[in-house]
Amino acid sequence: MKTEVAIIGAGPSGLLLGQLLTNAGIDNVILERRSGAYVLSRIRAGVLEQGTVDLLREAGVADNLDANGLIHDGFEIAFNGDRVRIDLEGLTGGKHVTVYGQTAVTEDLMNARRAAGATTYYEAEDVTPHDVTTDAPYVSFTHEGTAYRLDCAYIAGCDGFHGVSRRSIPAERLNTFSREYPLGWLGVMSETPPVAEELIYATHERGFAMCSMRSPTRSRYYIQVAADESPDNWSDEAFWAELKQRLPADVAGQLVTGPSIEKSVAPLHSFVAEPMQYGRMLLLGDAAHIVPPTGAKGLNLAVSDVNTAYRVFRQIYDHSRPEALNAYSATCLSRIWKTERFSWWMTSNLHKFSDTPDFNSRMQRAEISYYLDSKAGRATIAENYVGLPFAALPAA
Ligand code: RFL
Ligand code: PHB
Repeated sequence: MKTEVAIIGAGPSGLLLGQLLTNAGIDNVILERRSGAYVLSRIRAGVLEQGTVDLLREAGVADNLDANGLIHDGFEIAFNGDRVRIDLEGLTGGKHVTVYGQTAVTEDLMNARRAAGATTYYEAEDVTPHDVTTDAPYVSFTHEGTAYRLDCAYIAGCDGFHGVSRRSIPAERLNTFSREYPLGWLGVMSETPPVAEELIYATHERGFAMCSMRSPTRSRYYIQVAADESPDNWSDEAFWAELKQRLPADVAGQLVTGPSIEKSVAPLHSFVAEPMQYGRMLLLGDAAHIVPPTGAKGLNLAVSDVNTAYRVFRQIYDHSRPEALNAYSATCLSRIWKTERFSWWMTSNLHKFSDTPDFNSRMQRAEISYYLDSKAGRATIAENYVGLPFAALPAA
């Protein structure tokens, strides 16, 4: 079997890159370890930056998003009993975010790929990149008991944090930077109307909580828990009771509760691998970097890598510039580190790290009130939340 770009992983990174390449006439095959149904069962991100929405439109997969996405021109931070609104539109000259779930983005992309007739192998086993530092790389895998070899010109490693692509790079060729936080987010999805029109990030002495949504009838809530907490320790009643305690009283009074339709714990982790290229293999999205969810950046960062990789492939295929590949990593990383910074800042300052007041907790308080009390501070939060501009490739 032969293709131009072998894509490992059918999460949002792999599917979106595949769609853009297919539309541009650049042949690609996706190899995914799980079934399509399993990929769709993972409840993850909910907030899309404008650049993400624009790229989904460019890929021709935004009809449902445009019909059903919720435009949010502000969000709130609850701090010290006050609710402070970050006026995204007013502070950024008219920008906003769109609330539309990762599951829906993934489903739209899967449908578009099927309609385009592009090839995807779901439940592909033992996917392994080979000879990536030569001109003739290939990927081996097994599907329904048959072993295959996929020859290609390039490999896109879109296989998430636990994928094979990054692990196949020799350790001495990769620098990794990591921070584990001693916390996780316990998330609940429920068929209940959202407690407020906008998202709320709430600091509290019992720990952080946040209120999000997927639609006018579906809510997503999170509470800070220990990193190793099991969702099985939390009945729905216990979750709602704890959430109520952590929200400002007027918000808690509005909360409509109901049975959970999903409950899971996500550990908080910051991670970056440099460089994001090894020979003819690129790393995209969670395969190269992880952010804690507090800034709503993981999916958006993956999409900005896809934007850069797609422009690189257009340079290579439309303008015969194979050297464009060498600009990929540095172009992505400058934006990634700024986004890592914002996610780290939100995480470090909004969560509870100690049971007793200490220097760090006083600094958190000072840091948050300093930013929230000043228009410049709120503008800094707003411009990061709506998304920094996508980085352009250096001019040819
Ligand atoms: P994914 O989605 O992990 O997809 C990788 C795919 O690769 C497959 N795979 C393999 N395939 C073949 N062979 C192998 N050896 C393979 N190993 C793995 C996997 O099965 C999978 O299908 O990575 P991708 O595409 O880079 O997308 C990244 C995003 O999924 C992630 O960054 C976001 O979900 C993070 N995130 C959020 N991001 C936002 O932008 N806004 C948010 O509001 C937001 N909230 C969140 C989040 C992540 C969360 N969790 C659970 C980690 C909230 C949560 C709770
Ligand atoms: C979500 O809706 O799942 C969500 C929203 C904002 C975040 C993280 C997750 O910062």
